[in-house]
Amino acid sequence: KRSSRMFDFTSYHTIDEIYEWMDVLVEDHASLVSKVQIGQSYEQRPLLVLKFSTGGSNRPAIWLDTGIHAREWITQATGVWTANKIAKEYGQDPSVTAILDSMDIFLEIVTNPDGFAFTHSSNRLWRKTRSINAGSRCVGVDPNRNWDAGFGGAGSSSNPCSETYHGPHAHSEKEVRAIVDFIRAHGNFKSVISIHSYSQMLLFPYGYRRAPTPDHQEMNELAKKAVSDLAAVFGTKYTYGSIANTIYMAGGTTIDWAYDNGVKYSFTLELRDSGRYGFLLPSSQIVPTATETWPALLDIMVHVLEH
Ligand code: ING
Ligand code: ZN
Repeated sequence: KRSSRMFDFTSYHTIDEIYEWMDVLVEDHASLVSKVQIGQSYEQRPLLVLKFSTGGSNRPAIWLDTGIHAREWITQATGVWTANKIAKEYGQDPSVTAILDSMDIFLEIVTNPDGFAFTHSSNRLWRKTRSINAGSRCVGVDPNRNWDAGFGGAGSSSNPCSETYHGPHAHSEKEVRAIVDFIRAHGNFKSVISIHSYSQMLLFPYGYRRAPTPDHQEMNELAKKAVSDLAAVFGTKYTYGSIANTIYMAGGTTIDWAYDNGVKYSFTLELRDSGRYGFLLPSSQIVPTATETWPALLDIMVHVLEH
């Protein structure tokens, strides 16, 4: 029998390898981990989410996604490592145990499967989805500008050839729509953490407007603690703050939609590095990146549990 311990966490993997590994993880931790298909991509690939749950029904939940931008390979790799870590630490680490004794965690590792396959087959730096745009030779929509929150606003483009093309309408992308429908139908998500790279930041709403949210101070303090605990591991420095005031204005992003739809603890992490390698982060940095990110994720999840 294959074992999840045989998987090489120090290398980047294809979608087939990751999907096969997810089956192994579920097999090895059958009482904790299951697989949920929330839809199909534009090119008909399954949209798969790992569910970590110790029971109950419709427990308060935390959503994690990696790889919504195809070329941000460190994020899918960190998603794999993190899934393994959660499974391994339940019943060992008191925080993980407490979280999963009353909440569920959902993790979509390959959130943009068509784009990810394309980064392996044709263009390593592909960012968007792979949907065909009517009336244009350019392919794809930016799935982090496609959400119904400040859709079409500053920091997004109406040009299908742009890397930040917002799409023909909000939730036009099947990969986005599937998450929207899943989160709405579930109705009990307390946190959404959407993981990107690169630039070493911890961001929270808003991106579509400059004004702070009513929860700004609480989120700012939580972010400060999370980046401090991240830095304590290897000294990696993260900045933090609202999207609009820390990186740039951006309409139609995942976490603004989540926040405006009642998911208070909505964050984006921008993982390593700060530009030396950018999207082409050497695989030797996968385990260090995932390892230092873990305490930041735990800080957020524990805060959610306690609030
Ligand atoms: N950066 C993000 C982008 O979509 C971001 C930054 C994240 C903006 C979340 C708004 C919300 O532009 C990368 N590298 O994708
Ligand atoms: Zn991104």
